[in-house]
Amino acid sequence: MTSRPRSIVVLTGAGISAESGIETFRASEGLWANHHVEDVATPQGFARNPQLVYEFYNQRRRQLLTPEISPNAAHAALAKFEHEFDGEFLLVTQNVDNLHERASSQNLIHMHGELLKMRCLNSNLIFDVNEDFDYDTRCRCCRSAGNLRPQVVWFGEMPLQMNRINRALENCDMFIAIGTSGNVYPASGFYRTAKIKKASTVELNLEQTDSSFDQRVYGPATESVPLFFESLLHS
Ligand code: BJW
Repeated sequence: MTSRPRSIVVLTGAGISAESGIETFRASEGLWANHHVEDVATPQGFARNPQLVYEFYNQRRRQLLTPEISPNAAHAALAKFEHEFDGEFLLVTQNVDNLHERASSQNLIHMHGELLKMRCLNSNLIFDVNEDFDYDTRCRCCRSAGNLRPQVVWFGEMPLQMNRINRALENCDMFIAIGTSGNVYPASGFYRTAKIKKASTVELNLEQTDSSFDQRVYGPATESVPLFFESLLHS
């Protein structure tokens, strides 16, 4: 039984949304098996062929907006825990879907951006978006075409709200990573930052990753996350 911490940072990755029907990146049938990362997830790829990038994100946005996609028991368990826990709680997600907010999580950072937002390259203003967009789509602020990009963080770009994330990591006494392969920096280094500050570190994943967490729980997130957080609440 884990003793109850006072300050918790949770990091989620694509694995938490897998059982909601959203593909992970690095599985054999995952997103990167069917798309070249450098074409669809780098600023250089976007500059070379914006239409390809728009289409990649249009497809994923359309999928996210279908009624079949909804938060699962793992998203719900995190929201319930946050609501009932009397300490500090920060949820950092690498995911660009909106399943954590739809499950009612509150203190949430999307470090790699959001699929349902776009940004004007002229003004940096950010807009909600539910529809497809392409190179001819006119920006809502400057009315120009070709000025909009997905509000996501590509390779080589700085993830969002890093100062706030680092502060929380340095002050937490428990760090929990859920459904992430630990392949992408800087998220892959969060457990080390927490460990240096003597926090206990926990991994919940379908399978073992290369990172050395203090505690590991293997299984589908819809089973492991509700069980783990329920036991933490009553510890
Ligand atoms: C389940 C499950 C179930 C499945 N239940 N579990 C050389 C060496 C080291 C670093 C670099 C390097 N060259 C460049 C870098 C830096 C680079 C990087 O890390 N590259 C590596 C690939 C080598 N990183 C960056 O460029 C980042 N920026 C940066 O570093 O800025 C500089 C800086 C930052 C901070 C301080 C100082 C300087 C930006 C990274 C941006 C990543 N963007 C993407 C796309 C976002 C938009 C979009 O969605 O399209 O983010 S890539 C993609 O990977 C996406 C994800 O958020 C991210 C992580 O993937 P995730 O979530 O881990 O998914 P998977 O598929 O890898 O894993 C799924 C896991 O779930 C698996 O473990 C399964 O087992 C598990 N699972 N089903 C439980 N049911």
